[in-house]
Amino acid sequence: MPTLFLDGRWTSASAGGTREVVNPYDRSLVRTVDEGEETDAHAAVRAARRAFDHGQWRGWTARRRARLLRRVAELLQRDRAEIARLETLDTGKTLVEGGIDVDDVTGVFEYYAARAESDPGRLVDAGNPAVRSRVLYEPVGVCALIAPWNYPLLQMSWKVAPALAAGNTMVLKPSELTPLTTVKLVELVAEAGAPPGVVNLVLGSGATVGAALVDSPEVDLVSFTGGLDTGRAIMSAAARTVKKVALELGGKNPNIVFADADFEAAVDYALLAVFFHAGQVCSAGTRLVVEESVHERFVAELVARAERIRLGNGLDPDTESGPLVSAEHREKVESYVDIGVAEGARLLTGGRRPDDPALAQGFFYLPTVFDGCRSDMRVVQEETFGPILSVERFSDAESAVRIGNDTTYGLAAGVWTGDARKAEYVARGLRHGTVWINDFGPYLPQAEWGGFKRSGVGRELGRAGLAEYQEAKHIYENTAVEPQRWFAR
Ligand code: TXE
Repeated sequence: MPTLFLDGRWTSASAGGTREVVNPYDRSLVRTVDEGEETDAHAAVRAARRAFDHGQWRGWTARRRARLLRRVAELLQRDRAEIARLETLDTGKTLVEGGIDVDDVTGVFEYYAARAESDPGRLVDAGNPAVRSRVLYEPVGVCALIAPWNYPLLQMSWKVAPALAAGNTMVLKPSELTPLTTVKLVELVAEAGAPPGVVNLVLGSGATVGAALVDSPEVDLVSFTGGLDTGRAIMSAAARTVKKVALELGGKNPNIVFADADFEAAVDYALLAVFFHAGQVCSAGTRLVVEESVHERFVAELVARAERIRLGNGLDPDTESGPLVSAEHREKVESYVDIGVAEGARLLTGGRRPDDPALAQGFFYLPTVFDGCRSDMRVVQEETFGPILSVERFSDAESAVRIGNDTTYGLAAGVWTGDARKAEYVARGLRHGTVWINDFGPYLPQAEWGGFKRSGVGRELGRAGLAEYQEAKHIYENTAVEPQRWFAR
């Protein structure tokens, strides 16, 4: 079956291009997909434009759009096992993680179905009984939705659900490394009854398809999740046509542990925070910041447990962590280990590929812990996006906040303490979009997600996540107009 979806039809790439999708566990071929180019991107934008400007979609009521979203949620659950398996083959993550992703995005579609129905605009008091003043929320238009490879289904769904709820049309561009669950998602949206042209899919590289979408004058908004450098390039390219942009560009997230925290839980979550999905998580807790008095005991326990993490095939129920996504990405991770060593950080464990011959074909890397880190080190400041933990120490709540904010990113942070006042002080002081107190990692469809500082622009999820895809329109109606006689009385 062809894998581009243009104007309601599955089609091959216009120039006949294809790409092999490879399983990062063993480099085996998972599927050959179509690889589009600029012409396919332009065709997709034209289809989305027509559907927005002239299609039946604009006449759909909010309730009807909500029904569509609920149906997508049902279909996601119907095909849960198949989708989780696809995500595992594509990314290397475990089947359990793939299943969690499906459940999470089901909740996101359900949430935006409810929001679509409960967002009727608002009346504004003009201070004049003869004036009826209303603010309506209308769709922005054609949206380019560009997603990365670490959470392919999840990241794309966080964009598709609110974009549909608000009544936009769209072109989806998943990562070239991991397109399979996006193909499946588009199948489900079509099965749920989205009219032709509302959702279009073009697979292909960022430099060709992605850039063509961002450059197109027919596209009104770009929502992008990915790396900082690509985000910068997109923001600057979007300036030419003054597009709206929403960007989620990752993080370098501190996980702050006070001596009075529940020791066992804090160690357990510190591991989860950084080694979940081999550290390929924008909100990974890659900077552990521990109070001096417990530092030594904490790090010893953490390292002992990190060495017992079972790497393997995501399809094997005994596997706790899979490989990195690609050979290229592993090289980036390895280069950061070299940088850390050169900067004088103390390598406590990991720092190399595993010896197990069964893992030799995959892009595996051992959980790695650096102690003795300082905020000015690159391994502490830059997003490694791999299983690398840097450990720093702090002496009091004030210094914990200072260290936690000593980053150009601002996506997420954790704080562990048994003292509620201290937790609140730190949570308020941190300049990050999400702060977890005595937890690390969860998000809610109802709560905004996104970054301060260079972690991005705009928000996903929550009310603000819908507002990104809406234009506010003020309609001011004078019901008793009379001549003003301002001029030439
Ligand atoms: O991401 P890119 P890459 C970080 C992580 C990682 C680094 C680079 O640190 O090591 O980014 O990863 C598309 N115009 N994150 O290079 O390039 C591309 O095809 C339009 C953080 O894989 O940002 C893909 O669909 N689109 C992150 C998407 O952008 C372009 C998740 C993301 O790819 C484009 C992943 C262009 N010029 C990596 N160039 C997070 N925030 O969660 C590329 N793309």
